[in-house]
Amino acid sequence: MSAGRPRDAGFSLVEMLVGMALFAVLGTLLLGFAIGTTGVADDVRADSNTSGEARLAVERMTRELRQASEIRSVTIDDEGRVLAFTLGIDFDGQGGVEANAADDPEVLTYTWRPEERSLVLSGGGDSADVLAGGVVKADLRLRSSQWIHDTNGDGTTTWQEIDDSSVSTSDDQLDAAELALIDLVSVELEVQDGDTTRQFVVQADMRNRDGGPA
Ligand SMILES: [Ca+2]
Ligand SMILES: [Ca+2]
Ligand SMILES: [Ca+2]
Repeated sequence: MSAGRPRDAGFSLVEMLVGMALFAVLGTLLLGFAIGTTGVADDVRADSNTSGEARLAVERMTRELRQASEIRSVTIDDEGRVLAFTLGIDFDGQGGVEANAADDPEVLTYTWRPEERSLVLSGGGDSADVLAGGVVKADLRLRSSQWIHDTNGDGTTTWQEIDDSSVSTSDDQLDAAELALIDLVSVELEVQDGDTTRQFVVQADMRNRDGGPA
């Protein structure tokens, strides 16, 4: 029995050394993690209000564009700028798009108001600023995957090319038949946050939407 003691002591020394080594490794890892987290926290703080809001808006828009089963309408001004688009999204998954569903309107419109520098979301009779002020530029681009209408052969079929095609009337506006061919939507937001201008890009491929062109 007495011979067992030194061995026990030896074991505990080894254990202690192993423990210390493990502790050192873990400590280093945890410290690294903590420093990394602090960095992220600082980024988020520096990213105050407008940029944070823009990030949320962009995430939401991306999600909704991907879920959308249709682009119902768009608003294009005299200069050919796309100022608004209206999406139909079957949120409750029951197959139809209800404009006035009680809790979750399924027809949503995003409108950029250049004068107010704001981005407004409306649906179900309500509207709210997604981004109040600070939107220096919102470049809403509508494109199509129908390469056959890429008249100038630059690899991109723009809404203007769809409008100029024989699909429907060439009137610098998009009607339902033309909108049915629009399946690539991108939004480039330029947001002023204090002294800095930041860019946010939303890109959504709607090619896999239900009921779209097969
Ligand atoms: Ca529905
Ligand atoms: Ca083209
Ligand atoms: Ca047209």
